[in-house]
Amino acid sequence: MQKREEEERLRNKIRADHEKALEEAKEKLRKSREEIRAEIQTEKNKVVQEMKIKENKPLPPVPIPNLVGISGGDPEDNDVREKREKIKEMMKHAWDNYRTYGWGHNELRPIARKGHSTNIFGSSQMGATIVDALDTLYIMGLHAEFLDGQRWIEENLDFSVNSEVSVFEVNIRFIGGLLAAYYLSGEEIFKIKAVQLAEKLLPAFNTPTGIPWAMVNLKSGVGRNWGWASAGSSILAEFGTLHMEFVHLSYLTGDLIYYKKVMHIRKLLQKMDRPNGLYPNYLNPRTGRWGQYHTSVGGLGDSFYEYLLKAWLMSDKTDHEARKMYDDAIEAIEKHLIKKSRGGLIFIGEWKNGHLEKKMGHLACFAGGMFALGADGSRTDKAGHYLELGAEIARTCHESYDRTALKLGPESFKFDGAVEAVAVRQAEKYYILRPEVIETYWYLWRFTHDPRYRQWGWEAALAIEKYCRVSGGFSGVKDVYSSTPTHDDVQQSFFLAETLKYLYLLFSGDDLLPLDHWVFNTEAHPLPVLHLANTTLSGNPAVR
Ligand code: DMJ
Repeated sequence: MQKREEEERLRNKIRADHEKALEEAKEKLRKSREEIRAEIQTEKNKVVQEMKIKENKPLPPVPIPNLVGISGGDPEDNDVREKREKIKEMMKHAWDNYRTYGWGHNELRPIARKGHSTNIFGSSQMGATIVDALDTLYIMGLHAEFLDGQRWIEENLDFSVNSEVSVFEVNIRFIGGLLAAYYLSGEEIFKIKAVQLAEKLLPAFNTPTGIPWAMVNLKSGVGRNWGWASAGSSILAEFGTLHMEFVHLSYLTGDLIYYKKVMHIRKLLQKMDRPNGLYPNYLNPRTGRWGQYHTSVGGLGDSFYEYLLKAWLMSDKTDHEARKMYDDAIEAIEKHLIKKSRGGLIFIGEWKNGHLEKKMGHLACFAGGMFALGADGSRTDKAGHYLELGAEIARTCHESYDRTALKLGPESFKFDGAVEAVAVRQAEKYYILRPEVIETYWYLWRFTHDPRYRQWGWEAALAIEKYCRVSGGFSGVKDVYSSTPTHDDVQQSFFLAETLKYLYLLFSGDDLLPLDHWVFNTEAHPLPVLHLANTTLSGNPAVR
């Protein structure tokens, strides 16, 4: 009896539900298409809003480090002030044209006047130039442009996309850029976006060794390595250039996961044998074994060494382990890779299977600045030696510019017999608006105040202005030895993030972003030194 009543009750409920659904359907049919569309849109907006609230969850408050010198640096000297103004005008030209022709795209084609992208950014329009340029706009006092970029990020920057990106590039340009913008401006949105992106990168670390894949799909989390890398390897300069940003992420979120990921990489590297004390550029993330024995301070290796030094600097010089790894690494590099040419130029070659290739890449020119930056605190008081070495690298790289028709440096140059600091192969004669030589001039300027560095920096700025500037922005050139340049029609995002920022700093006073308070990531995004004495990251998340 009771069962029959229950069945009857259920039947009535189903009937009532059906009737209600029917009524709702009839009601819908009475509505116009537009009304129905508007209703669907309202529902969608509600879901998006709810997701946003979830994603934009407030992060725990942390003591913000002492932010010294985020503006200023006004030169007293008229001539220097004019030069600085000129660099700012170049930034305006690069930005305004990107704003007009490439807005939201990753980069700009200044001649075709349209957006441009490469596979490092994946298939999605992530506004790489906006994110990379923000802090440069900020320190140059271009606040309306900064706000415009901020608005785009608030409204459009979305990492829930089916797109496979380079973990390294996205880390140094996006996470680094967002964190620097956050520290400079104090705007929470940048921190939130940086953390959202970092969460999307974490699946790249799901490998048998914990050495991350080079690429990860932001939606599926599936990772893989570059097809061209030796024996399916990950690249030293890629998995070794995460430390600064990841430590800041742990600091800002109170979540140790980021810190643990990069410390795991460090521990693994410490345990490995190093041929001749050198770190090979390739490491297989499945087997944990080195790939080809190729060591370079240029591409594939460069920023790994830079981040060892900068890990120490950003820890307020307390991360002694990182400093030791840096000292050991550069001692081996100096022994095996750094030589003097017949003409007396000091260069950094590349070590391939026990053989030294006497070739130096434009990318390796950053090392002049790195040696100078690491001089203070080096072993057995070798500070003078490393400052001198930095100055020699700056001189060599300046020669590589000076020996061209355009006074801009080639991608790679040789030291073979009669040929010194000159590119030989056609494919190595291009200049793509890279910053490394100017970066080195700036560090050397800060440490020595030798006027030659400002002079060399100005020569480079004039050459960029003369040969790379076009009406729609700035472009790389295909052959620096040809007096009639052919443009590659790409305005790289690092031109705004790095090249113009280092030039601007070169003609600013030292009180703008002083080096004892700020450490620049490898994409020139300044991050403050963390005074972690009371807030150790090494095991106690409760401290914040
Ligand atoms: C930048 O993206 C970074 O400096 C990176 O470390 C290597 N090179 C490019 C610019 O040349």
